[in-house]
Amino acid sequence: MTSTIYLLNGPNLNLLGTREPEIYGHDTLADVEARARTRASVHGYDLVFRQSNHEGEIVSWIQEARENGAALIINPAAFTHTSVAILDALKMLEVPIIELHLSNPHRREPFRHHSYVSLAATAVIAGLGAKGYGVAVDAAAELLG
Ligand code: CA2
Repeated sequence: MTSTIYLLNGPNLNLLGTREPEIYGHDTLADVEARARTRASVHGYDLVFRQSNHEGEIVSWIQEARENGAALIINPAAFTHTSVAILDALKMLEVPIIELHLSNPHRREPFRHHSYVSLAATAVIAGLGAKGYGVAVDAAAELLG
């Protein structure tokens, strides 16, 4: 039985904290990783934290999580709204999936209102900014019991 939570991040999130702070806040990806790691260790879980700008790489990591993960948290960034490939990969998981967003896409442009990922997600956390990363790990631990 694995005790690893995967937390995957999609395109452009490597630049978090460098622009649009009114939408995404001032924290960097390293800052949100630190938050997530703290919460994972409190709950006794290991955390695999990754970011990619490449759809296929994220698909491969989801397949890896299928073998090695107790739960998957994913901020798919723009792929949320475009990627059937990521949806198909997520559908093969049998563990809790939490879709995570810094902003609340539903109060933004109409093209952000549809999420392919939500069709496979157990839960969605959005609009809490960087705090959402810690909340998502807490929620994953709660779902795992
Ligand atoms: O709110 C979120 O977390 C999003 O997943 C972020 C995506 C956006 O396409 C989704 O609709 C909602 C965009 C990520 C852009 O990353 C940044 C890059 C530089 C500075 C700030 C964010």
